Amino acid sequence: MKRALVTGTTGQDGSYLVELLLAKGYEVHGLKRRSSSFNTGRIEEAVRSEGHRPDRFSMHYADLADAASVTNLVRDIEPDEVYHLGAQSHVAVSFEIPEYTADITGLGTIRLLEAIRASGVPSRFYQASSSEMFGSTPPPQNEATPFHPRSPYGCAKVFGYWSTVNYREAYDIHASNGILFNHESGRRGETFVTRKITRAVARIAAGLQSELRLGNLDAVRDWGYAPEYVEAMWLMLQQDEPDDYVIATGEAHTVREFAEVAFAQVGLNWQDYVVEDPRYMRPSEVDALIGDATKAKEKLGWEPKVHFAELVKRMIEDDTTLLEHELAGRLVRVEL
Ligand code: NAP
Ligand code: F7E
Repeated sequence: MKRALVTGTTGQDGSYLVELLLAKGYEVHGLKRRSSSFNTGRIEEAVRSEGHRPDRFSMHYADLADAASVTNLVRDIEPDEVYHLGAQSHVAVSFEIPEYTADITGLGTIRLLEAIRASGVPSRFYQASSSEMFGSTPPPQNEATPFHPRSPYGCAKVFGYWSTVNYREAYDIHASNGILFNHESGRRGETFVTRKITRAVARIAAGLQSELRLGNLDAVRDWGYAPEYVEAMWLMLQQDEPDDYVIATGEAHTVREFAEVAFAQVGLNWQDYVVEDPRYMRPSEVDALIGDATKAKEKLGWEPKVHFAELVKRMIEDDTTLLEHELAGRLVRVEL
């Protein structure tokens, strides 16, 4: 039985990846950090999909700021595969807490790579790199496109990307970068723009909210479906040789279009509810990200199946169902 360690387990991607690895028969170890309230809601949904928590799944307290905690995990678990998804992942927030973002999102990667090196465990390593690294370099972006990050988050991810390449070259670690473009789902954090929109649409349709305040409506993004993107992470670690891959749909849409399609789904006109608010504008913006995932298609056999209209539809359906459960008081949080 293969053993995997996943950081960022409680996040969107971590929860889907745990689900995937458990379905493939892995023993899975996740990391959670101390929080004053439950932060394991998504992972509950993932591991209880069969009605119980499998024996092959464990959660451990650790923090990416605490090198000893991650080193101990790697040493004790001796994972075959390490998926490093933990990060301060919010671009706008990274302008408010740049040093913390550099520490967790940038140095956190080195802490984990050092843990693998120091333990001597031959773990394969996946780094959650990001299209944000391309920043202002014009689309389409692929593995050969130069980086020009436009946020503290983007800068930290560039550090993580090159650290991964360096540990591969210096220490012969099977370390790969997945350069993932935006990917979304009903488990997306509520303050990222897609989820902010779909959640608001569900609430407005139910008469619980009257307006939606957004920032830059002209930004262009390449939005895919998160469960398909974690499949690509797994595929990268099954290759004989480590490498770097862009994962994207190649389709471009503006934030305005996302809002338009989302409101139309419930029979509403977005212009009646969306208010432009300078509070959500960023000091420097990434105007357009559109990925070219040809290499992933050719080498990994990976291709996206869920496209824009279907993605928006699924997210609206998920937020509508979630709201119904919340209103009926059917959501109960338990510790994992
Ligand atoms: P997410 O939902 O924001 O999840 C981030 C995870 O990191 C959470 O589990 C969070 O824990 C954990 N974390 C944050 N600070 C930590 C710390 N100090 N110590 C330990 N864990 C910590 O992110 P996501 O959307 O799943 O993305 C997964 C990874 O891919 C991230 O590295 C992100 O930067 C990267 N990425 C995402 C996208 C995308 O479109 N989603 C695209 C490219 C790259 P809590 O639950 O306790 O907050
Ligand atoms: O913004 C604009 C905003 O926060 C998308 C992270 O997963 O993907 C994500 O980063 C666009 C930006 O995602 C609002 O200015 C307008 O142009 O949903 P977002 P992001 O910044 O692209 C990359 C690939 C990652 O790696 C990151 O971890 O939408 N926008 N109005 C808004 N954005 C937000 N959050 N809120 C608004 O009100």
